[in-house]
Amino acid sequence: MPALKELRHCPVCGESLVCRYVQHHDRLFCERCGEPVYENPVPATAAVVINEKREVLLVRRARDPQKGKWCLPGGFVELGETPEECCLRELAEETGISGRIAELVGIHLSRSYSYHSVLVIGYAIENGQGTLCPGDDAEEAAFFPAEGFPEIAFHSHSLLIRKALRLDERGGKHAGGLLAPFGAYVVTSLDHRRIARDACAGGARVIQYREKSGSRRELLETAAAIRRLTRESGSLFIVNDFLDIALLTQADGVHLGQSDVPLARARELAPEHFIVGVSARNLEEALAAAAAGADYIGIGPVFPTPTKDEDPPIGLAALREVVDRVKIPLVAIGGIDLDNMAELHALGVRSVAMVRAFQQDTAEAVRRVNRLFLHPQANESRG
Ligand code: TZP
Ligand code: MG
Repeated sequence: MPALKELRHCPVCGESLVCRYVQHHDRLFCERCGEPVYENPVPATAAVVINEKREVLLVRRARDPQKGKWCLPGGFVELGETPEECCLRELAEETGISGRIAELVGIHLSRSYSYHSVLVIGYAIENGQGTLCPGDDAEEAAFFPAEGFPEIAFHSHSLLIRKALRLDERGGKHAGGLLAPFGAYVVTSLDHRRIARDACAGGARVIQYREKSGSRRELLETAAAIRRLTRESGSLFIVNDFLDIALLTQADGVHLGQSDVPLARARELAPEHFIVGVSARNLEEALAAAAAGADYIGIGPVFPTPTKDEDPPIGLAALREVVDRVKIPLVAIGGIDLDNMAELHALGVRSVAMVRAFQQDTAEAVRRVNRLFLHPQANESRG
């Protein structure tokens, strides 16, 4: 690789620069200004568009560096525009596709011959629309399946693609993929942050923050903390009962009981792709919630549970009917633990919510549940 280009003249006065040890580093220094010249990475953006077939939109570079290789649509942030505006502009210029920023995928530093180092900010795009039409510094634009990518020009783009595909897989509807199955649906209790942190470490796809007491301020603070953790891990974050706390913390969704805000009212306030789950205690409530447009149903209590003892358990026979009749994702809840979860799996349930069973050894419990519900083949091969 050729040596990276270095700045030779002071950008303020044009004087030739020298090297001087200042503030613990050898730095470029302008003797006329008497100041070191700090160099910073150049900000750029990259857009990750994933279609319903889970293919990723790439462009073939018409210019150096890496002319002829494929990369994500994107480019340098110009003065007067935000990174998000830059990303959408570059996407439209290079591919003809317009869309909306769904979320930040990641930020990576890339070495560059021309710019020394480039700070690449990657965004996932939703609602991509338009006809593919390569332009600007792209000579071709096409969607590629994950198993058939060409060589990607920049390592930072490979990292962004991998992370975006993972988010899409876990992220359900909001990222264009399928919502369920969830496997371990972790409902936090008592030490919410610790449980959420360990659940993320264990690979939980969904964390629900469930707290019935405390001030709104406290609820908001804890929810915001769990939102930060779940963003890092790519887990979905759902707030139980409280639509306001869910919206204020930019949760992925809310879980509503039969006496909470009605689903239709929640939809009026919620952003597009916001997940709304609804609790149902029996087949009738489950069918009604599905008809009203719930994204998933929390069905239970399946077994007797001290965590919620006001409702009679539905039992396995009635649950089987719900599994057969309800066509949207189901999350079984109530009295489920690592010992009885196989009975639910045998019934066709693919997502199980637990409160008490995730209180101790949370990460390991999540792994065990996911091994059974999401990766049963891996389970078999382990014997
Ligand atoms: N909804 C139906 S049962 C239940 C909720 C919130 C509590 C489940 O708790 P646990 O400890 O997993 O039995
Ligand atoms: Mg509730």
